[in-house]
Amino acid sequence: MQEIIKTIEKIAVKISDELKYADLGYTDHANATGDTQLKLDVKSDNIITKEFDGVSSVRLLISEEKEEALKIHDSGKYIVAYDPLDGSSLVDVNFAVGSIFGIYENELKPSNLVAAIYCVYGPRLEMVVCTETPKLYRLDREGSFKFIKDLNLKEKGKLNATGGTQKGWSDEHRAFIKGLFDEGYRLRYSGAMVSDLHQILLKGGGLFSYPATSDAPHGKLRVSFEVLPFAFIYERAGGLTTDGNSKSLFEIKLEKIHQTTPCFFGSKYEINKLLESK
Ligand code: P6P
Repeated sequence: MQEIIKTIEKIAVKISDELKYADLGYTDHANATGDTQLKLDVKSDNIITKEFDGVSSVRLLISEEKEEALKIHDSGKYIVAYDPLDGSSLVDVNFAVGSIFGIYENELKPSNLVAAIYCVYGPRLEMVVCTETPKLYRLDREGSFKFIKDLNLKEKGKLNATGGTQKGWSDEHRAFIKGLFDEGYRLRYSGAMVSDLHQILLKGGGLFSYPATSDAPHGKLRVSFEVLPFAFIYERAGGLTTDGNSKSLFEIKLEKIHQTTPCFFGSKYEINKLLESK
């Protein structure tokens, strides 16, 4: 696992450097979930594939940008599922974006997720690494990732990150979100889940929601490389997660590598309030 973590540190520095000066144009391809690929998406994916090619403990790579899993080492015991550049469509407005990695042992199923790591390319390059509990690291002037602090969520937060096109929300979801704002929650939503979830985690709590909507009835966010890695981190930070009905996002039945799900991540108060409202 240490070799995987060190590889992701190298990847983070390379992608962070690429973001500063890269071509922000689009390719003429779409990924498996229909998002038109930016040249940066493909470049980031290539950086990751190249770096992991030298890691013999990794058997398969699953990428948001590739239709199928890529076999790299027959004898490896890990599967690395990743979104190479989450929120990439926001690079042209200079917003913070990130890379998300879920590390599964032997088989791609929720209970086999053994580590989750994400990088945030913002004013500073940060990484959150979670095997047992989430730990924040930051790149220092010497080019090393230094441990900053352990991350945990309070019982109740103040931030409300409301995903999905509001026109497509159900009346029930709309009423629930309004209820939080009526309690004084502040809207914090950028359109990059890595940054939005990082903010709630570092500010101590709140709710991130991407529900089923009329235009995305199965939600938009991808289970294996977006939802489960953050669910792993949030639950180990003392928070809760759900698909809107389940007791945890880890109850999901993962059948396809690009499968999506409605998802809610947050402090205990907000998630329990959601489940009690059903
Ligand atoms: P919407 C970025 O494209 C992404 O996959 C997530 O990072 C983000 O939370 C979501 O889509 C934003 O989607 O529909 O709110 O613009």
